[in-house]
Formats: sequence, structure tokens, C-alpha cells
Amino acid sequence: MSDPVAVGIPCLWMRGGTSKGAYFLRDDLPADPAERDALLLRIMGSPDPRQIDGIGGADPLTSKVAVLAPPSRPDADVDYLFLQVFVDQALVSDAQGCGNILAGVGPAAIERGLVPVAGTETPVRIHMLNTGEVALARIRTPDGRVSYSGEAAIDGVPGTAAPVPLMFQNIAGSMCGALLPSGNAVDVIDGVDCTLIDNGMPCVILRAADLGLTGQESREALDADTALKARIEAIRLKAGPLMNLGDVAEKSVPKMTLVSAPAQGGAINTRSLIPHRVHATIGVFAAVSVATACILPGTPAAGLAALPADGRFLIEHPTGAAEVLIERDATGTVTGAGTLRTARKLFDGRVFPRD
Ligand code: NQM
Repeated sequence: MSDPVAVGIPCLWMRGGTSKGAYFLRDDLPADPAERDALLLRIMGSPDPRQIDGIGGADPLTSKVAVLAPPSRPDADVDYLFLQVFVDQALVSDAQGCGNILAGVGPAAIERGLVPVAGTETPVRIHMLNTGEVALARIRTPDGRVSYSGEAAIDGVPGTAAPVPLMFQNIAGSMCGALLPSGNAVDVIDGVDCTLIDNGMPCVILRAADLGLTGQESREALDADTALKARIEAIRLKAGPLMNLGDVAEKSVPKMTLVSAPAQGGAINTRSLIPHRVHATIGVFAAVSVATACILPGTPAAGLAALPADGRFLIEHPTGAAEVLIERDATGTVTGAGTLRTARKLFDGRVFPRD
């Protein structure tokens, strides 16, 4: 590789759903993961709470990376590795996927010539390397190229854009080996009822009321409550080994999701910690995992949820709601999930890391 400080590295900067990140081709980055991660920290400007000397946005939701490569399995069109670049710690983690950054992968793969345009709409099968599953995205490609303009709106993003429907199958136990890795629908940790669940994202789901909250608190108010966050982190550290995730002190999973009764006509209301900052909305796979918990009898989520008749769950969050589609077979077992996101190409160029 030539010196990236001198010549830069090809980089697409994109919004995917309610996140923003840098999309790279694998072959433009060092092959050695340790070298790659050290370079990504410099590119993003971490560790620094302001990420002032890099392109990261000083928020976990805007300090994300997608690495794209030709597919390594025959039923996929592109390989996608998600990397969370921590803002104020020198950490890069592949220990989770990201369904929001996933929304930009189809467009980015077409932009970079990894996937050819297949008509006015191009299906892109995305091999999510973090979890090993394949997602299907449908990308609008009129006139032989990606169209980002359209009529789809998602809460947490102003305006409208082209819809990016995403469908998933077999995501139960994506990182924990089982939907309910502890074998229980409810575990009591530090005296609090918790559902330890993984339907695409390891999550700990607990009642906001059990922590003395209404569940309607703002992101800022929760983020400022250091005693509350310490109590939640203590539960998270105990949940990690129970979820087959080992010591999670330096991992971005499990996510901690506080649930309360819906207040806007949705299925349930959430405040999600990812895991140390409160999400402005909720992650895609976290929303799928919460929706799944809503249909598990006896869980904190089920006790609060208003279940939809048609499988379309509106998961309320601090800035609106995210819609999740849950498909079940005749026995009630969850067989598939989906969601609608949008994405936008913001910048295409070369990024120059600091020394
Ligand atoms: O749950 C943030 C996000 C995410 C992850 C996070 C995500 C998901 O909203 O699939 O999308 O949970 O750290 O971008």
C-alpha cells in the first residue's frame, strides 16, 4: 500500500438509515486487522470526544465504517464487514453488525462496481460478515445508476429519500448462538427483570419503570444521569457472560434497551443505550430484537406491548418510531424480519488520515 497520509484512501461517506459512516473497499485498506483498525482510528480522529482531527462525527452513530468486498459465498453479491470505531477510546469493534449502515451497502456496492445494475431496481444480497447471515436490499436504479431521491421518510432523518427495503432471515442467535442465550425469557440481574435476547443484535431488555424512569426521558437527560448509567452498565457486564459474549467491558454489545408502554400508537416505547450513549433512535437489529421480545410471553416487553395484528411493529424511540416487520410460521416461531430504511451518498473522494 502506498502511504495513505500522502495520497489518501478512496472513501465514500454515506448516511445509512439514522447513522453515518465511511464505506471502503477491503482492498484499499491494510489486510492485517490490527493495522487496519489503527488506520481507521486515525481516519475517524479517535480517541477524542470531539474527533476533531478526523472525519468522525463525535457520536457513536456517526463513527462507523463499512468494508466492502466481492462475495465469499455463492448466495451473496457482496461481503460487508461493519466496524464500530469508538469515539473516546482507541477501540474498533467487529463484535456487532449495523442495520443502519447496512442500508448504504447496496448503493455503495453499485457505486463501486462490485454489483452491476440489474434494471430499474437492483436486488443486492449482502453477506453480513459480523453475523454470517445474508440480507436482501432492493436499490432503486433507474437510468443505470443509483437514485437516492424518493418519497420514503424515516423518523430521525429530515425529509424523504429513495426507499431501501431490507429483509433478513435466520438471524436468531446471530452473535449469541441462540435467540435466548441464557435459556430463559427472563433473568433477574441486580434485582431487575431482564430479557437477554439476540434476534440480529444482542440486547438486554428491561422495564424503564424498574430503574425509576417513565421511559419518556430525553436522550440528553438519560445521558447526563451518570448514576443511572453506572447501574445499567453493571447489569450489562453481568449479562455479557450469560449471553455467551464473555467479558463485554470493551465491547459494543449487548445493547441495553429500556422499554415502557407505547404512547404514540406504536407497539412499545424504547430508549436504547449503544451501550454507553443513548441512541437518537434505535438500531435496526435492536428494533427487531425488541419486537421479538414483545411476543415472548412473560417478558418485560410483552407485559407492556400493544401487539399489532399484521406483524408490523412500530418501535417508538426518542425521535419517532421505527417500523419492523416480523414474519412467523404456523407455530408462532419468528422466521424472518424486515424494515424500511433510506440512504444517501454524501461525499465521494479520498480521506487523509493523520500521521
Ligand atoms: O441495531 C447502533 C445504528 C446502530 C446499530 C448501535 C444498528 C442495529 O442505529 O442494527 O443499526 O446499536 O450501535 O446504527
